[in-house]
Amino acid sequence: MTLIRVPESWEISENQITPPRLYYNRRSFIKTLVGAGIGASLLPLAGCQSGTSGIGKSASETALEKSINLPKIESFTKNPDFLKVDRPIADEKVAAQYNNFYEFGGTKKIWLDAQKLPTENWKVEVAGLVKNPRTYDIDTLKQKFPLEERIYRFRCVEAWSMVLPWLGFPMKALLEDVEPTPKAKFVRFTSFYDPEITKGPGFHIGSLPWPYTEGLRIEEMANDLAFFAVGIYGHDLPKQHGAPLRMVTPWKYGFKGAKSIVKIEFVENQPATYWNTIDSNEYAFEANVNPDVPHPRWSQATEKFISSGPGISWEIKETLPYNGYGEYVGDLYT
Ligand SMILES: Nc1nc2c(c(=O)[nH]1)N[C@H]1C(S)=C(S)[C@@H](COP(=O)(O)O)O[C@H]1N2
Ligand SMILES: [Mo]
Repeated sequence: MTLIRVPESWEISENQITPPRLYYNRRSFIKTLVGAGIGASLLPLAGCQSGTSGIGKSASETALEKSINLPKIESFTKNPDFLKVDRPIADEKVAAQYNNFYEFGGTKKIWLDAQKLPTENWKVEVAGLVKNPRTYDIDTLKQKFPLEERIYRFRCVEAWSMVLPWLGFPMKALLEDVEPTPKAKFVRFTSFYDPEITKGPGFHIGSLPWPYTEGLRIEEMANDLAFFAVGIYGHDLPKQHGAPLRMVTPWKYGFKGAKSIVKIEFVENQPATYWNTIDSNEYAFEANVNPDVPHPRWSQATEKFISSGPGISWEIKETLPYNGYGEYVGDLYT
């Protein structure tokens, strides 16, 4: 099993994402996977490989188009508070290949491997310290809560960023529906996990704390910004982005946004979460974007912003406290 992957010449140089020494940091397997941005690496993008050659589309280009060619979401509003971002929205095909979804492995084909995710008859169980525990099916969720579009910055802990147009509903709408009891102080989100389906190369080494879980304080979940996405770019959520329901918390590092959620549990104490269990020093539970607090292995002062595309280009930008959302969430942390 090769843990250190040598990038293909056509891939973006991984040292544009993280310092080169990370390739060789074998302190632990998982750090290599994360640090080298293996999940975040790329297939050749439009223009490098596809129809421009004149001999038709490659198989991967066709598969990529298929993965994002999904039913349009017909009825939603545009939330004017969250439509203006001073940076361009990422090209859809770039966003649809630039993913992390470790259940499906650690290769550059995560977007393709994630097509194995079975999304039929999806149910989301809400349990724990709530007055109205219930299991929603995904269509009920989409009908019950008015959908809106929000354009949010997205900032990965690995210091890359982009801007994405999510479709979904605020988490606080769900809170109002299930009514947590006064004892509930935290919420835990659990991602789909079936080792027979999700297994990918590299994920059977050692014991990792599957399923992927994440958590928030109740007050964070009740904040205006906290969002459940059921779509992106005007249509249903592609599997690689965490279909059919994923968390979006744009003031926190991207790993907080659990994908393909099957369970939401209200609890009294801070729950164990996936990355925090692996290394609490590198992946704090709170994980608010903060340029002044370096990751133990790299600075968070700047980020590689993925500009609009087509194809990948990068700009170095200064990272903002709370990823630019201090006016919404600053009060939560005083
Ligand atoms: N279930 C699950 N959720 C996950 C991850 C994952 O590996 N599994 N990766 C996280 C990380 S590190 C990031 S940066 C974002 C990436 O979201 P995107 O691929 O839609 O851009 O998903 C987050 N949610
Ligand atoms: Mo990430």
